Amino acid sequence: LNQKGCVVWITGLSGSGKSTLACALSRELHSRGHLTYVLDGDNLRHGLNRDLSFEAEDRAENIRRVGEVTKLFADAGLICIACLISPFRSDRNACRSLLPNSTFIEVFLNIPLEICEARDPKGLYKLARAGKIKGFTGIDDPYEPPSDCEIVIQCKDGNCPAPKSMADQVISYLEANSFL
Ligand code: GGZ
Repeated sequence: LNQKGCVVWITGLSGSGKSTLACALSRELHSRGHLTYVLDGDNLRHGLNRDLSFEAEDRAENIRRVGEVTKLFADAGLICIACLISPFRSDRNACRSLLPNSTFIEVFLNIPLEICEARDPKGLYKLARAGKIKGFTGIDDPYEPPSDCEIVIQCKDGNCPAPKSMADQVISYLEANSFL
């Protein structure tokens, strides 16, 4: 195995399917014999980032730390998949600037807020609408979509892509750019 390390950075709203995509992508890459590691914002907030809130400054620190960790995994030759809301363009770009040219692959999971909110897998949107969670991304906190990212995943005719088809879209990019 002689793999060129890279970072697949998945950004999008809560409930957009970032973790689902990361998991599907990681499985598919494993089955093809590639080494991956998934860094999931929600999980890391229970350990490495347990001291951080959802204030803008703490989100920036959350993303900075995860960016540094992605750099370590990519240096080691892995395909590092990070899935965090990462709502601020400047925070994402700071992570990009840590990595060698074209090894930071930003994936925008562009699922409309209405759909994410209807899914509401953890009931967080409901709590946010009721004012029981303050500063929830998309409700009373901003999300800045990427202006120039490598991959955009979106719904067509009201149908959102299945996990497999989202993963395939990323895999096509990785193949076309000689990471696989
Ligand atoms: C956004 C929040 C918030 C607020 C708790 N805003 O969908 P989830 O539940 O499972 O994943 C979300 C997770 C976001 O963590 P990240 O580290 O990805 O965020 S960031 O990149 O902005 O630092 C959500 C839950 O935490 N959650 N409160 N106020 N999401």
